[in-house]
Amino acid sequence: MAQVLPANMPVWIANSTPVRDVEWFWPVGDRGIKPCFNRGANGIDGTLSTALGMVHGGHGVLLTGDLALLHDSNGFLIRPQLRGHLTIVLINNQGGGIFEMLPIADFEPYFEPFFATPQSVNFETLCAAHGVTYELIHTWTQLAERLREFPEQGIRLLEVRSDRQQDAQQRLNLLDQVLT
Ligand SMILES: Cc1ncc(C[n+]2csc(CCOP(=O)(O)OP(=O)(O)O)c2C)c(N)n1
Repeated sequence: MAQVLPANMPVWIANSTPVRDVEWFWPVGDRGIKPCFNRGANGIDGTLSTALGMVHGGHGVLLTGDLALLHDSNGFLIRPQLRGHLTIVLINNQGGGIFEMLPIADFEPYFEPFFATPQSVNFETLCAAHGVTYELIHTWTQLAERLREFPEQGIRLLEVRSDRQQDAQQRLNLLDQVLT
């Protein structure tokens, strides 16, 4: 995203792992990308509606995990009144990836149902129900192409599927390289 988003693009970054990954890994740039987020209580509530408010009258991107998006999926109900465009980059790692970084992740059978809490929502169907354009992203090239051009109107969801455990391990490896 840092490499391909058009200049001056507003990006709403959801709480949980997205905001941390952006903070840790988003490179410094000179294209005036406008990162926006709500820290403090760090809630994952209201994420979609807030991003829609941000783009109303213009356009922008929401970077979010699956649970944060689902928490506020009724935010899609405003789509007919939206003037402008929102592209959602959904990192679907089937639950709360952030908790994979905690010691509790080693404690099954409790971790998956009580902490990771994977959901079974089909995002393509959810999008269809709300008149939201959906696309499953398979490659970085495909994602980059989509993030270079933006429609004028409506909501578009780009689903990027990932593996929670592998992500956590890769993040730890990267942080290890940066911090040592
Ligand atoms: C309103 C609210 N409920 C619960 C939490 C606790 N919580 C923090 S992160 C998180 C999981 C978020 O998962 P997801 O949005 O999929 O992001 P990931 O960490 O997988 O990237 C939860 C439930 C919270 N921060 N806010």
